[in-house]
Parts: sequence; C-alpha cells; structure tokens
Amino acid sequence: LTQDELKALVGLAALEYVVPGEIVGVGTGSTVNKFIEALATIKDRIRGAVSSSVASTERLRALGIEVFDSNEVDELSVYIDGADEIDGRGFMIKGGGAALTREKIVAAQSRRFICIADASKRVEVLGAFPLPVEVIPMAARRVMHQFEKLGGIAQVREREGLPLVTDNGQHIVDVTGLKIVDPLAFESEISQWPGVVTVGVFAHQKADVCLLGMPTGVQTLKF
Ligand code: DER
Repeated sequence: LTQDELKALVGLAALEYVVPGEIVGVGTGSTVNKFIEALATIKDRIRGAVSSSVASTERLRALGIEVFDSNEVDELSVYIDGADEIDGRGFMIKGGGAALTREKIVAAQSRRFICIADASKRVEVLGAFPLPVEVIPMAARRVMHQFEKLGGIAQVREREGLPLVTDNGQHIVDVTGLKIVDPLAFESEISQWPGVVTVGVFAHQKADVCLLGMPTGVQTLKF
C-alpha cells in the first residue's frame, strides 16, 4: 500500500467516529483531506463541520458541507485531525500544515480527538520532526534565540522566499534538534513565552484514539 492509500484507509475508518446529525470537528492536512472526501459521502447524515483552517473550510464547502464558526457551537463530540508525530501516550507534534493554532482551538472544544495517520508518524519520543511554533512576527528573533539556548536550531518558515503568513496573520518558527521527553511540561513552558501564539506540541490536547494506517490494515490505538 502506498502512503496515499494508507491515508485514504484511515480517512475512511474515521467515519465510524462521526455521530449522525451532529457537527464534526475537522482538522487540516493531506490525511484529513482523505477524511473530508469520505465525509462528503455521508454529508446528508451530518449537520456540518467546524474547520481548523481556511484550506479545510474551502474543501468542505466545495463538497457541499456547511461550515460553522467555533463560536456558533458548544462542544463537539469528535475532532478528526492528522499529526506529524504521535507517541505512545497520544501526545503529538502538529503544525506541518501551519494550522496548529486553530487546530488546538477546535480540539479544545471537542470531547474526543481522533488522530488519523500513516504508520510513519508513530514515534517513541517527540522531536525528530521540526517543531512548529506560531509566533507574533516581532517576537520571532527572541523566540528563536530562546530555542537555541535549549539546544534547538530554529528558522522562520518561508514560502516563495518570504515568511509564511498563517490564517491568523502570524509567522511560524520551525525548531529541529529537540528531544521532547516531557511533552506536558514542554507545552506549558513554551506556551507562556511572550510572543508565542501556539506551540505545536499537543499534550494538553492529546489524541484519545489514533487510527494508524499500516500495510496490514488500520491499527486502533486508545490513550
Ligand atoms: O499541520 C498539521 O497539524 C497536520 O495535521 C499535519 O500534522 C498532518 O498532515 P499530513 O496528514 O498531511 O501529514
């Protein structure tokens, strides 16, 4: 099975966690795009979606699925999203798609986080994938310096030679060389650095279930 087929497999498997008649929390990324395609096949059985990015909103609307703002709904039963890394406790690194802030917001308003990922995302210790951190641009230099003091190597994410600008109008710093052995403490510490909007460690908003696409099929991990 190719990686794309593994993503389609878990995107389809996630349908079983969707509660009929309800509004579904939808994340961002290529694996979630497979879930959105699957969701469209049952769009008459759901009320709509809350989306974690402009990109996902556009895809949902193009497929005839109504999209609500976070402020229009109370709690969601379920949030379906991908990850860049996921460890044995359901802690994740996210933000490869630059949507980490809205992803963490929608995850926080959802009762259950269902992570969908191909097997390559499963790690023992978080940190091999460059850690995304959304920052207020004026704070970028100091935040990068703080990470360097932790032994990291930080750089501003660029698109066509200019800093990438997120849906929220901010910049992203990617940090390599970190070993995040205590994701809960790390997330708490970095989140209170002045100028940090969101750190791409999802420990306080961990996954409850991970549907992992393996060549042998879908492995369901519960945390
Ligand atoms: O940006 C994100 O958090 C995405 O969910 C990302 O982590 C997973 O994207 P992928 O499914 O395209 O690998």
